[in-house]
Amino acid sequence: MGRTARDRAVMVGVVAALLTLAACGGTSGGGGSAAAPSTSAKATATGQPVSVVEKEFSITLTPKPVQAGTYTFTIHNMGTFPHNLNIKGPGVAQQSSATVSPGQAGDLTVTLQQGSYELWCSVDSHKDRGMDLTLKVG
Ligand SMILES: [Cu+2]
Repeated sequence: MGRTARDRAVMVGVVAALLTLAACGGTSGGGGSAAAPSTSAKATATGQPVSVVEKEFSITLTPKPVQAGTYTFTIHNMGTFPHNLNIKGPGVAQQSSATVSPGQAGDLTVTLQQGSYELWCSVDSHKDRGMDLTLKVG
């Protein structure tokens, strides 16, 4: 009986020591990972959806982005020629979608800041023929 009690006391002591070690390890490990910035995860996420209808020869955005933020433009080619979408402006040197075949769709995710952006189709002379618009954000 005395032996059992003593064994139990030893066990409790060992468990307490392990818990103390685990607690210390957890605290120092948590401090290291907390340094990761939460903004970097946002950049890769998909943005607010914008439907882009492209045809000969116009580009129509629904809804038109009016606030700074990340947007995912989904290009719907409703025309009979291939079309694409290019965006250039503050913080965006130039981003281009793949060229989308008639009846197909493609995505382009861009982070917009306050300012003026140009959106156009770079296939042949489509830009000169009307597939060119200015978007004011902010
Ligand atoms: Cu085009």
